[in-house]
Amino acid sequence: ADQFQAPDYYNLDDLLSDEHKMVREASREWVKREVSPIIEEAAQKAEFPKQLINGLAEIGAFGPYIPEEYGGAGLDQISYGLIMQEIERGDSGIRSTASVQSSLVMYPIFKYGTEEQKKKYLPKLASGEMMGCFGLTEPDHGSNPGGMTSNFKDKGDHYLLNGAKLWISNSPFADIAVVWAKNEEGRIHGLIVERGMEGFSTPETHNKWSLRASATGELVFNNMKVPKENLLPEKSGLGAPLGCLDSARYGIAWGAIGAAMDCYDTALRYAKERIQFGKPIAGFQLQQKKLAEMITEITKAQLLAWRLGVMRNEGTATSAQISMAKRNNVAMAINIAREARQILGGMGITGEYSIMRHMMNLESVITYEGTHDIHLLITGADITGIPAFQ
Ligand code: TGC
Ligand code: FAD
Repeated sequence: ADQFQAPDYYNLDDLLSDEHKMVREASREWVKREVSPIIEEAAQKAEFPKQLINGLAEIGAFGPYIPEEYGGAGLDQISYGLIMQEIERGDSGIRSTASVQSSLVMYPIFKYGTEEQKKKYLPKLASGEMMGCFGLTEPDHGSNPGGMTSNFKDKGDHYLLNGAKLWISNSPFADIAVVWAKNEEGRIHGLIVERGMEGFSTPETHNKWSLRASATGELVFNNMKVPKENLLPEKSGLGAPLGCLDSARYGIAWGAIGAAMDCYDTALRYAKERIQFGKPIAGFQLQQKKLAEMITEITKAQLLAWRLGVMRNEGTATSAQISMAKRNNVAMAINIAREARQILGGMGITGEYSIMRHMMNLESVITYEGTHDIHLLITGADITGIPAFQ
């Protein structure tokens, strides 16, 4: 009875292939076995559980859709989404590590890198032997990354990189970082920087109440010498990092469903067992309203994510369509976490249950990869043709 029951109110499984279901089961089993038993303590201690890296690699969470010749799992976009869903059912911070490694480190190297860069980095990133992070956000440029001031100068045989990035997932332990900075003409380029290079440090950000099982930090470049072969040559401009965000945001649209499912499942089971006024609280209309709205919203979010996955497979999904799913599904999950927490009464605030941890994690998820507001403005710009960012 204490087994997680995956909600599937509209028989979405009928839309999945055998491979999708196999991939999902493998991820679900791994999360149950390796993540659920240790995650609460890791979050309480504010430690990223590094022992999960090998398992994440084994379930194909590092580069699910990167071709097998580069060490990736060679799966389609729906499988990628299902893996993110299952991992985030465990914890958004662990899913963050998978998102960053796959969509923000492997993806730009795969899409914008040279053959040598792909061969050098991708297989090691896929196996977890090497971990990466993604530096776009700066202290003074979050929602507006185009205003970044990190910059590099051509010094003949190398580049000289200066600047700082803030709020970087995995920076405290990453071996490499894909960093976005402007050249002397002010054009944004991606550079692969490696731990140990002179002038590079990665101080950790402490005292987070959210994503506590994920390590977050800065990237500081102080006259850092970067070898010229570390520039990603195939795409430049703000569209290059935003293209990576499209892939990560798509994964988050699925991931958030996992967190919501776990909250819903926990609240439903609790409501059926908890007796007050002589009957299970699930028998009261107020609690049924919460639970019925939860399953409705989860079902709508599943349909959005599945359809987006089909369009991602076809290569037809637009950035604005991805924004809508990221925004809707994360808001759906955080609302469900808040309602589910109430169904558990006082028990809901303890670490005995996962809901409060999900709720706090989702406060980051609703802000990173484009805030809730920014995604609304992306939809607004798309339907009116008038960008309202400035
Ligand atoms: P704008 O003028 O609209 O666009 C500049 C250029 O970029 C192109 N473009 C895109 N390309 C690919 N994918 C997208 N999603 C794109 N959106 C825009 C656009 O066509 C244009 O190309 P070109 O060739 O004409 O130059 O740019 P803007 O400066 O007005 O900004 C638009 C805005 C606000 C939507 C954008 O800056 C934005 O999305 N801001 C949010 C920033 C953000 O999401 N940061 C995330 C940082 S990474 C992170 O949070 C990781 S958390 C990871 C984890 O732990 O899971
Ligand atoms: P701001 O941009 O200062 O926004 C503050 C508020 O103003 C928000 O509510 C926003 O919606 C609103 N706002 C901003 N502009 C407008 C506008 N035009 N119209 C209306 N409202 C507006 N970044 C990375 O590069 N790599 C990472 O790995 C990474 N990991 C992260 C991990 C965590 C735990 C967190 C919290 C963040 C992470 N980020 C990362 C950064 C994240 O992407 C930014 O926090 C996010 O883009 C918002 O930027 P900001 O925090 O500077 O907020």
